[in-house]
Amino acid sequence: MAIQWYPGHMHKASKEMTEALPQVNLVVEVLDARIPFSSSNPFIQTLCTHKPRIKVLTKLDLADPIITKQWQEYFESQNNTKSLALDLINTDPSGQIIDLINKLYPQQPERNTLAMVTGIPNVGKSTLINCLAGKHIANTGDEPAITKGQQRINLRNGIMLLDTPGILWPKIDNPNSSYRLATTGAIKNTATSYEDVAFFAAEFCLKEYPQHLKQRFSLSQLPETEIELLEIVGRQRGCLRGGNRIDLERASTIFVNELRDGKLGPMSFETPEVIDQEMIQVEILKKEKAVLDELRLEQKAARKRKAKANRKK
Ligand SMILES: Nc1nc2c(ncn2[C@@H]2O[C@H](COP(=O)(O)OP(=O)(O)OP(=O)(O)O)[C@@H](O)[C@H]2O)c(=O)[nH]1
Ligand SMILES: [Mg+2]
Repeated sequence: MAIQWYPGHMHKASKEMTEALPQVNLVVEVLDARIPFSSSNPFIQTLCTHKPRIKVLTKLDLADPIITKQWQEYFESQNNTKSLALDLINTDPSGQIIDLINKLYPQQPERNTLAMVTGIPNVGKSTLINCLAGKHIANTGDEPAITKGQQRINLRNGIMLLDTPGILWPKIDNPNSSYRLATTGAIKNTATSYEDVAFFAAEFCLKEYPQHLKQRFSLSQLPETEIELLEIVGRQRGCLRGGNRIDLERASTIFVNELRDGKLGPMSFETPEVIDQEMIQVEILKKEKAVLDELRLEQKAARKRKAKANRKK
């Protein structure tokens, strides 16, 4: 299943971001520490190449700490880029972020540094802004697309923040990335099916985090398949229909929500190494598709020529 979610307000927000860019001194790109590559919008990458950048990996508390370290090293090796991994719920990292902003873009007299806070939906942009402001300024919520328009926030310390709506991009090339985005809650639930997402997540957890599953669901032995796991979840959480059958949709919803909330334990869904391999595969598929598309166009043109010749006869 191809998951895509690019509603009109995201197109508008992308345009507004491009328009605001000339005044922006520095970009704070907010990423989900569980999916640092998949939550990185290629549009933002291209747009902001010439600006100093801080990659803030939020939801550190929900991610696998060893893998988060690998991602930080990976980002720090990029040009003009610094990275921070933060838990915005249980800690107050505002001093750390402000110091880094001032280091990357030293303050100018009589002029605020404009830092654009950007990223995909539901990664914690508004939570980060509230943390920096020290009070509730931007609305936050555990669902994507809470912020719908840009907002400037003067921190009164020489830094002005620009809060922006979360944006995705029109075509997500890597199918694994779309599933990871859906699993972590960046794609609106109505644009996906909980069952599909739960099957993806169950397969991943069985392979990469079997101990988390054993502990959460008190299992002495792991089930062999995704469906068996979801049936266990359904039975334990009372998702039953007539005839004692498992309500798979409800079991899937519960499984995905528990995973999103970190109840299964800290997890990361991708490593730099896995992404390198997947991107090679994506490029191969893209090339194959381009060849097929060209062939289809040639066949269409040949059919047209033949029809024209027949008409002339
Ligand atoms: N566990 C955990 N949750 C976080 C963290 N940062 C943000 N959240 C939660 O993530 C959810 C989304 O946060 P928001 O700040 O609304 O995200 P946003 O990026 O502004 O989202 P949009 O405006 O929809 O694009 C909220 O429920 C936050 O409480 C974190 O570091 N750890
Ligand atoms: Mg927001």
